[in-house]
Amino acid sequence: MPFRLCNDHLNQYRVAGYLLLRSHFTRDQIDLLRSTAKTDKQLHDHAFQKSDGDGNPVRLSVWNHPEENLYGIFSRCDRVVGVAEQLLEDEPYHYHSKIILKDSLSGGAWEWHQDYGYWYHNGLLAPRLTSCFIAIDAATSENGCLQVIPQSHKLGRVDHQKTGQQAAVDTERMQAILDRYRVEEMVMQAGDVLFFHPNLLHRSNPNRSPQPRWAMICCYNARSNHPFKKSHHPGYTPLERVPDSAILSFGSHGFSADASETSWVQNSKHQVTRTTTGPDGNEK
Ligand SMILES: O=C(O)CCC(=O)C(=O)O
Repeated sequence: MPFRLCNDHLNQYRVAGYLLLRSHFTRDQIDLLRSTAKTDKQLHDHAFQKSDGDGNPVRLSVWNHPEENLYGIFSRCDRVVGVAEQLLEDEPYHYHSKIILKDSLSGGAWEWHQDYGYWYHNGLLAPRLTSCFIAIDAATSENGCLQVIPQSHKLGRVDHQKTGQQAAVDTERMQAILDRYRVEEMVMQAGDVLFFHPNLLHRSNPNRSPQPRWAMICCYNARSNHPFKKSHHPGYTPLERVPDSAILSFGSHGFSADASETSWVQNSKHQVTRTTTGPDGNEK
């Protein structure tokens, strides 16, 4: 029987803006993803860096289309795509995936932001997307686990401003939100996953611990929310689902050495999405 959410799960996501699913991947599956990612030269070589508000670097690799590699299998597997389909109530397509390489003692912070704060600028009319955060390493307070503000997705899209090389919710509004809402830490074991709404406010602390905190985040858009204009992330592209059993049978195959086979998203393009522009056309 394929994995499907029950009504309680669906309600939880609608009310809180996120859903944490423990041990969504087995130990063997997540160990395979971890060992593949950590030894994948292409993944490292294509990682780019952006600094947080204090100048600490965060490193990430971003690509648009799932490929015939292990990451592609994870982002097309039934227990991820099936859940995305239930949450979106529509056919999901792969919008992009990324690996956050939050290394020990060096990984920088992520400022408070909503993903739709910048995806909005990519020609998407509605926040009909969902993201699946897959914990590759255990995520704790010490190594900078994700923090979320439950129910903040109901605030709608809020303005962002440039902070370091990231875009963050403007400070005055963010303070008002923090005065009225509580922050929740997403402490996760490797193999746990978090689905979250594109308007959910989230951030994370720098990693000052000796433990790395890597994660893969797969993002899906609803077919009916196909963008009205071109951007650096794709419009509707049918997604070929695979059974969950494909993960272990596929084995440890990372990115191809031929970079032209991967739809890498480079730093400058990614940065554009995270920068809001004022009426005068200047970056804010
Ligand atoms: O991995 C993290 O701590 C946050 C990543 C994130 O918020 C993002 O990629 O939009």
